Amino acid sequence: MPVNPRRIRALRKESHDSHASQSSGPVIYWMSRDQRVRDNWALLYAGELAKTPGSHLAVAFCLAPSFLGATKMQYRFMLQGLKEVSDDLSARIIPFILLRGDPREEISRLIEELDAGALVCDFSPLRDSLECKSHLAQIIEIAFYEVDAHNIIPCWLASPKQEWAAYSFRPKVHRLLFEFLDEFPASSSFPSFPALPEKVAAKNATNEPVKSSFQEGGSAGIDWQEVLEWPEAEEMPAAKGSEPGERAAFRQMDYFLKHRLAGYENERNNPNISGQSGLSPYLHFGQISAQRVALEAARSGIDAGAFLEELIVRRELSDNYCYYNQHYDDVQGFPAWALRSLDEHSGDRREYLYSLPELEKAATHDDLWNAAQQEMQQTGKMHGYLRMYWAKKILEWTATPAAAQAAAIYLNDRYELDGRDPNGYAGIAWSIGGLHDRAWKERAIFGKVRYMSYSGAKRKFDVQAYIDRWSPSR
Ligand code: FAD
Ligand code: FO1
Repeated sequence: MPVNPRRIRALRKESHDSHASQSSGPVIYWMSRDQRVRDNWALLYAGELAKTPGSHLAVAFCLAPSFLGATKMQYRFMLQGLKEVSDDLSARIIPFILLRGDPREEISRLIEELDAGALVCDFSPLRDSLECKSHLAQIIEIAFYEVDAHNIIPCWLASPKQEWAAYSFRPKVHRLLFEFLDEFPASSSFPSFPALPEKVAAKNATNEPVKSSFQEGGSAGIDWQEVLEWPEAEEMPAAKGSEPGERAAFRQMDYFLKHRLAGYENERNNPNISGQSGLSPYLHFGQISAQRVALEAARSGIDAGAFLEELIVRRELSDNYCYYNQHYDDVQGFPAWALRSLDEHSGDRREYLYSLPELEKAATHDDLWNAAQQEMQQTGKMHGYLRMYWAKKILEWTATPAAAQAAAIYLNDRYELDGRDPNGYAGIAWSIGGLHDRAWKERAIFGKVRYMSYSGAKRKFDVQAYIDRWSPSR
């Protein structure tokens, strides 16, 4: 079964006078957001293009010197997953090329070096990624396709505009699920290539990069020891908890479906219970496909409605927000009613004011907030229920909503394994700026933005048990 053409859009069509149609080089899949071999529509489409006689497939990943404040903790998680990708591709005789630097330069140089026939990329709604692809589309001379391999419904098809909230987005999603929540082709139908393209094979044999800026080949050509220590990222201890990679992601999914899905609706909001799936780091780095998780959850025979609402509607709504609102990470992205109301309360007295270093050190008067900050720093994953509380308190304790949003994004992106994600920008704009929410009873500082209190949290779960578990002295 070919990839549904509606998942694909041409960023640059091949021109008749271009040399690409005569190229002897490979189709390149430039992997970025969807770092997996299984269940990857972008890889499958690149494979389809490479099926024409004489063509080949190569996968390239471009390692950016720094990415939205990511530290070694996140780079290690990502790079260990990429090593697995490289090994799995190697087993299928598909070369994996690791570039380092700015993809605008590195990908265009690679196209020239390999005399590539076409370029395929995956989709991200984030600004840098969109700008980078639009720049590349202008400077390269071969066909360039984008495949949304992250969302179940391609972001640009799910809705043509920014949605107000889940209630307006949900019916659009449900209408299209019938078409897009389909099974992936069996992995055995994935093309395997009889021989390495000559140019890449030559490099593999000598194990010497043609250009100092890149290394290639299956894992054989890459010094993973050196790469895993990615020297350009800031030092940060490894997160306790999630093991990286595609296989670990499948184990996590299987465990969740078997042991936790049935209780998800009632237990997901209790931070003392591991009632959530724990899949967000894998989903963020594309080490597992959300579509695979949705298919397996739907097949489990268990009522998966509440889980699928989060996994599909809420997750894809975040991509919708970032794609259609270029202010996704500043206060101009907040809905007008919330921005106006927050402005009206900008002069309200703040009982507590904390600096960013104080927040980062979990040194506030609020032991629940401090514990949540600790959970995030120690494990790279704060419980979902507390993320709302955490962000709303930052609004309460900083001088302006803009400062609160900036602090929340900084901490989220620095310490969460799943940070630097549309879900993070939307979650923070939801908590601090009323995004995808309605107006609530007006109160100090928050205006009409929904408020959360310590006493409210106490009514929901055993706050003391959570504090005892994560407080710094333990
Ligand atoms: P589960 O409850 O098992 O859900 C499964 C999947 O559904 C998640 O992995 C996620 O992809 C999606 N999902 C669940 N809740 C939401 C939601 N509210 N919005 C959008 N998608 C959702 N999520 C991130 O992936 N990265 C972030 O950086 C991030 N930052 C957040 C910051 C704040 C202030 C808030 C309020 C939420 C944030 N979220 C973020 C959303 C949500 O809290 C996490 O996705 C969830 O807690 C991850 O745990 P899980 O995979 O075990 O979730
Ligand atoms: N994607 C890349 O293509 N190259 C990187 O070097 C890279 C680093 C990175 C670090 C942390 C992180 O959370 C994600 C990272 N990603 C990287 C993936 C990134 O999420 C996607 O490429 C985005 O979709 C781009 O907008």
